Amino acid sequence: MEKVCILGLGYIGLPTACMLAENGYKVTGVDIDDDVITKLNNGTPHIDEPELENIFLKVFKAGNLKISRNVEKSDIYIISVPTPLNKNNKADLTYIISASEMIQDYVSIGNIIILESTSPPGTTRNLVGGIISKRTGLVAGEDFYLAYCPERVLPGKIIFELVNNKRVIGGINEKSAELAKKIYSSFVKAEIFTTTLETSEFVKLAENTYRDVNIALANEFAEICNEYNIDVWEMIKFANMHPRVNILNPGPGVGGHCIAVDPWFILENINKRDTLIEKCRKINNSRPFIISEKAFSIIKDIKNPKVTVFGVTYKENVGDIRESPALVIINELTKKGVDVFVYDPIAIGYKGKIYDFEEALQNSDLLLLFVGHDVFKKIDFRKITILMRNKNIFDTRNFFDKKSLKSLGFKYYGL
Ligand code: SAJ
Repeated sequence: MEKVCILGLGYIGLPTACMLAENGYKVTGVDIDDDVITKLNNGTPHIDEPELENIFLKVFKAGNLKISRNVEKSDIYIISVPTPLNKNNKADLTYIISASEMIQDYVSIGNIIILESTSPPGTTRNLVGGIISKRTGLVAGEDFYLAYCPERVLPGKIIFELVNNKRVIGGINEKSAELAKKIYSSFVKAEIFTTTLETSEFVKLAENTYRDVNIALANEFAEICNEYNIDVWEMIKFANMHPRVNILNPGPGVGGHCIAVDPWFILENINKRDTLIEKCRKINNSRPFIISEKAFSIIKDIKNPKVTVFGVTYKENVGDIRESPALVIINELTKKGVDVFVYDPIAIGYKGKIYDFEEALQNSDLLLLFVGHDVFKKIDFRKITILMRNKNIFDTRNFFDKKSLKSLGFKYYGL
């Protein structure tokens, strides 16, 4: 049985380790976070994803997935560590460097190294390949194989999409790409395409950039529609009836660790020029500030205003709060002296206080919805009419039924 060592047991590394272990590989999952190691070794995944816990427990108990702080000599090394953005909007590649250094003394002739981390084009060849070759004297593509295999999975549907999404794998040569394809074919049911390292690195960035640019356009439409007194949601709904138009949704901003980050990686090593990509990043980054101004203007004449926030996560139905626009907006409102009470039954790791439903709404002057979790669909607004001091609702996602809220006496504000 071939041995795999996966470095980084986050949102991608852990599910991938589980899938490989379930499909014929002997896997060692390595992480540098002792908390993660302890939790996993106690049988509890630190990531909440449908089906993940069941698969994890199955492969862990069967001994096909071992969790460790240390690298083990293997045939296949997969690097799946974070690539955050630094203050200068450049990729922070320190985790990829340290992961490459962790494996460099284990790699031998015939092994394959696969990078999964989202990275600027050239990273797999120059950084990972470079580190390994320098240390071992082995030649990438000849003595060991080198591939890039970006993930495409949507948080909340990770296991399903790992199995069912098409993949694009890049290799330093055809043999490397084919070997990586064979490994992923063990659990991927959809087609897998092969190409060069740099093309596959760019494809990953292009996908998320396409989405960022599309959302920026939607956000720009929202502001322009305001000036024309047009409902942007209705306008987009009708425009999208055209068979070749698919405008995404405007909102309070773009959060998470991918869409808000990856477009910068494309720009990292290019000649200086004005780009649409940077402009769109700036439009989306300005959204939380625009929304906080709008929210403040609703309550600015109220003495000691209280605002209730529904949803602090970066998007609906996930617990992840990383880069959530809600955090920026809450901070802006708090700086203006507003008392902000957060209600979010599914958020994980929020540093402030999360209140229960009644506490959050009692004497509130504004209900501010940032993400439309399914749990918010069951809300009884008649109860809210009694709790709130001023019945204002600012719905940044077009989530609630405007008409019925108005009939209950709420003042409804949209984008
Ligand atoms: N958002 C909008 N309007 C929209 C869609 C999203 O404002 O119409 C906001 C969301 O609220 C959220 C942010 O954008 O704050 C990002 O959410 P998302 O659902 O667009 O994307 P992620 O970050 O959860 O996952 C993306 C996915 N990429 C694409 O769809 C091209 C996923 O497939 C990738 O695997 C993931 O990035 C990643 O890891 O790169």
